Amino acid sequence: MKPATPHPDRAKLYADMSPANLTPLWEVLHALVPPQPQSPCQPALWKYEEIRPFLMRAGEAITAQEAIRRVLILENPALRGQSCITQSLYAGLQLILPGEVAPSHRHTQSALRFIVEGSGAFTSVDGEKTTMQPGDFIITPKWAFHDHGHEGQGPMVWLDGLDIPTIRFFDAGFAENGDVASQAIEKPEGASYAAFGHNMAPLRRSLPYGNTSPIFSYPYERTRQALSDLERFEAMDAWDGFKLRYINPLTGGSPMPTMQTFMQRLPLGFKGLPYRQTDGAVFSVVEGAGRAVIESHHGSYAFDFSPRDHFVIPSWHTARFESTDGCVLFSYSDRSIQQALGIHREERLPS
Ligand code: GTQ
Repeated sequence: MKPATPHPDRAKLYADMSPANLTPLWEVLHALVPPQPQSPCQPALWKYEEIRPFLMRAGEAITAQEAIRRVLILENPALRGQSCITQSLYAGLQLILPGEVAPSHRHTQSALRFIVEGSGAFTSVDGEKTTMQPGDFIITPKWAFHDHGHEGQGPMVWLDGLDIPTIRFFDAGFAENGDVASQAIEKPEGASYAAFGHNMAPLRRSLPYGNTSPIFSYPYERTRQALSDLERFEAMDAWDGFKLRYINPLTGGSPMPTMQTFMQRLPLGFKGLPYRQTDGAVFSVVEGAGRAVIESHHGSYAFDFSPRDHFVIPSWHTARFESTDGCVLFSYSDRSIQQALGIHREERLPS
């Protein structure tokens, strides 16, 4: 809200105290403590067919080795220059080409990879390799060394979701490069999943990654099966369709402390009811097509999406989904932080 022109005596007070780095609360109180969230973020859609050519051009412009991470950042149109898709979350599309290496490093930011296109690339976390397939959700825990490589054919693209703006907000970011570009592989692929991925856990193993899930990869095959089973056995939710959250199997909580991830199935002919949530969410379309209708103080948006498209629904924007032929949507948000702070709110509207 724009403050009214101050009273002359007050204006003099403000001017006189400004050099002492003082400013009156009463001029900004409304904006500081708003009656409800007024996110500066805007709903936005990135159609894959429109942005893929830029990714491929990036592949010609720079190598993965030179770029360290060859990524095109999905910037919220209302927050250009801030490298973020919501105030707390970062999103980017990373390209790796056959034979390339994105060299080993680690940072206090947590990362998720959601695989969009291609096969044969892998990410290594702490000496364990994970091959990536479209639809897989893969975790890079905070402060774990990771590098990416590609031994297959054709370009490989995935969505990077990181808590970069959150860590920046806390001024708590650290990073360092590994000694070698590609880590030595010390564990067989699938070792983490074998130990922790079957609703069981080894008896005397300490938690390898603290409050981050010990499973690096949540393969799409299993996620899709879970959604299919849900669709057969459970009643549909009128707002979400069939929606599951990914869990850290050791806690039942979020796979990462700063980001919660979800996968949802909207069945054939779905016409969802509207809802709003305080966690702005980033979506990656896996299968099928549909429409997201979003309304807020920014206006009305109707996003027609198909596979590999990405879109963002900011905090406290009313959204609903439709799908004629059915679809599957991956999403992530900062809900885990908001729940830890006890501030998460959701409103499910009747129509
Ligand atoms: O793969 O480690 O999109 O450090 C941004 C920062 C990816 C990564 C990003 C990163 C990475």
